[in-house]
Formats: sequence, C-alpha cells, structure tokens
Amino acid sequence: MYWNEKIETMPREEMRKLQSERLVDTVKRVYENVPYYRKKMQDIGLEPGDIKGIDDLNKLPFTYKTDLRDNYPFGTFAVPMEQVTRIHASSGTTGKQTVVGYTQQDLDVWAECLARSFTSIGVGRKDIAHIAYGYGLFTGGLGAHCGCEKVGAAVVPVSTGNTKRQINLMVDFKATLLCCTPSYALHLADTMKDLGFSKDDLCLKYGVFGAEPWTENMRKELENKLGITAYDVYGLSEIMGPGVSMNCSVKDGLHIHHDHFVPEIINPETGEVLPEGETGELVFTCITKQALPLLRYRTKDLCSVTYDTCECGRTLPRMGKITGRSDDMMIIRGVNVFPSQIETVLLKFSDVEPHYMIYVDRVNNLDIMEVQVEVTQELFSSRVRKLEDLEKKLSAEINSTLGISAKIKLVEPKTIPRSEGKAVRVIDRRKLV
Ligand code: DLL
Repeated sequence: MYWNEKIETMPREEMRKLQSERLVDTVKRVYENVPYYRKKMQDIGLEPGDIKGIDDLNKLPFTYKTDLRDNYPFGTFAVPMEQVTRIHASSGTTGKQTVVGYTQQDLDVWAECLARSFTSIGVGRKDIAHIAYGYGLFTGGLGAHCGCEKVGAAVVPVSTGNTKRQINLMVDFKATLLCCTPSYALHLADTMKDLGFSKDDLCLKYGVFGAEPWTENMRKELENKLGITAYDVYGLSEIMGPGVSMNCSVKDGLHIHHDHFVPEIINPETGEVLPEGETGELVFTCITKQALPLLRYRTKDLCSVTYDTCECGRTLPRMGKITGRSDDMMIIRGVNVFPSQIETVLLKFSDVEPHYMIYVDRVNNLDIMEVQVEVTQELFSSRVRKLEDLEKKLSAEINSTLGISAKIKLVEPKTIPRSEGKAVRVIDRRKLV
C-alpha cells in the first residue's frame, strides 16, 4: 500500500531531475532571504547560478547546529514571521535552544511524509494511535500526532509520564499503534507486567519507535513483550522532526523521503563525500522547506545509505540504523543533553569545583543520570544540612535548564579521576540490549 505511489516508486533519474529543480529553487531562496547563507556563499565565491542541479550539491557549504545557535532564535528563517505557523525547539550545546520554524506548507509536508511511512506499515483509518512521545517544543509528540491524523487513525495524545495511566488507557481504548521512544516502550512493557497485565490484554499491532538509538535485540525484546511489530523512525528537529525516514514493512533500512530531503554520507573529519553504502556522517539538504531550508546540515549521526529498490517496491533510498554520533551529545529519555550544559549549571555555584563526572545508567529500562561533583573542602566538612541544600539547588537548576532530572552526589575534593589528555566527563553505563 502506498500513500503517494508516484513519488515512492519514482525511478532514480526522474527523482534526480525533480531534486535538481527543487535544489536550484531552494538555493536561490536562501541566498535572497537568509543573510547568514548569503554571507556564507559569498565568502566562498559561490553564487546561486553556480548551482545548476543536484550534481552541484557538494559545492555548497555545510551548516552546523552551532550556526542555528549563533543565529538564535530566528536568524536562519527564510520567510517572514507572518508565514510561520509553528515553532519547535531542541537543546543546544550551551543550553540555548535550537529553534526551528514551519510554514503551513512545511507542516503539510511533514504530515505527508509520516502518512507515507505509516501507510507503508499498514496504519490507517481503523487504527487507534497512542502517542507517548513528549508533546511541546519537542517534535516527537505533535509530529507523530499530525501524521496519524493524516492517515485517519484515531489519535490519543497522551504525551509522556504517568505510566500506570498510560497502560490503563491502552487497554481500555484498545490502542493498535504505540508511538514513543524504545526505552519508554520497554518501561511500559515491564510496568504492564508488574500491574498484572499480559500482552493479550492489549490490542497493539505496531510500535513506531525512535528519537534515540536502539538495537535489533531491543526490537526483538519489544516485539515479544508487547506482541507487536516494531518499526524504527528517525528524524531531527532541524530537518523536520520524526519521519525524515522510517522502516517500511520489510524493516530493512529506513526509507528517506527523497523528494524533500537529500542525504549525503561524508567523512566527518574531512567533509569528503563517501561512496554509496559506506558508513559516515549523515548530511541532509532540505529542498522543499520554506521556513528553515537547511543546506548540507551536519547531523553528526553515523550511518550508511543504500539506493537499490526495496522488496516493498519503493525506490526511496534507505538509511541503516544509526550506529553512533560523531560528537558528544547524549540522549537521555529522548532529551538531547550535552555535557557542557551540565557544566554550565554546575559552575554557576561557587561552592562547586570544576571537577565532575556524569554517570548514565538504565534502570528498569529508564535512563537515570547521576552527576557527581566535587565541592570545596570547607563545604564538605560543614554540616550535612548545607550539603543537602546545595544538592537540591543543583538538581532543581539542572531540571529547569535541561528539562530532565538528575541525581546529584556531592563528593570530596580530588576524588573524581583526572585525565592527562581530553577529560572524560561522561560514563555511559547503559547497555543497549
Ligand atoms: O528526536 C525527532 C524524533 C522524534 C525522531 C520522535 C523520532 C521519533 P531531536 O530531539 O532534534 O529530534 O533529536 C535528533 O535524535 O540527530 C539522532 O541522534 C537521534 N535520533 C532520532 N531518531 C533516531 C533513531 C528527534 N531512530 C537526534 N535512531 C538525531 C537513533 C535517533 N537515533
């Protein structure tokens, strides 16, 4: 079943033609409307007319997350605010949010991409979709929501949290589709068992999981525990949100919506484009976005892309699972966290020394973050009450800055290991099963 058969099965040469037209138009638009891009192109002596088609893609400069941050909040938008109908945001390296905007057409394209993907796994009007991705500035909840509405499913916008209630709702409403992070799905499955439910109490057929890395073993575990078929959905706020690519029913790679997003795989060190099939950093160029059309955006995600026709009949290229990231961003309970954000919070407090370590664990399938930080000898030798106060303050500040909680452990000076080379700040003890 196709949502948009013409595009989803378009021969490669025809697709390249379409992409060429769209790229030429996009480059012209950003040059005219985004001073940041105009300057970036002028700096390397590039004019919009130099980009004649998709073969010229690698003449364009890269865009980085820091470029969005430097132009915070709306400096990279290519349309006036009157045309923007939605704004989302995700965490950036210095605690500043990366802000993304959408026109109505951008939102329609987003829903269309997800509608194609949901249709490819069989989701449609008869389905009841339990959306347990966070709603709000994070793109997960509303993104999945609009895609499910587009295919005519009945959408239950539960968002995150209150796990017991989620389970009761899934049972009572007879949800057939679960959308959330894979770690939360596992937590839901385990809690369900603790509450005395079995998978036979559920009507779930499919799970659409993403926003964080997960393995094939985790897929099997989720499929067994919930009695579903589990599909991987990938995306990032800067490019759109969930649905840039997703598994079809064959589950052999994630189909990229190639008429809107052009992928390249590059060597993250040199920037050189790698041959088809090789693993490297994924780079995307948006060729239809109106509000935030990014050129050659460095995702930092590592994977490979293949272009042969899938067993399902789609010619849309497929990316493999994300195997890692070329930077240090952690994803904790679906929230992007950079060690530098934590450092920024810690160092606001005068009793805290700049020596800390972040431990990330997975307990009962939920990510737990503990920040161990040294305090001054004076404070350490003072009354317990004072230490407890500081722990509380730090914890509240981290929660309000990052949007997730962390356990704080104040430790004696000189107890955190020092390093002679690059400092190790994070010990990620989560084992992806
Ligand atoms: O996580 C969008 C999303 C929401 C995707 C819901 C899927 C489902 P950001 O918060 O901007 O956007 O984080 C983007 O998350 O660069 C990857 O590192 C990681 N990521 C997203 N999906 C996957 C996935 C959303 N399926 C960052 N597998 C990306 C591995 C993923 N990593």
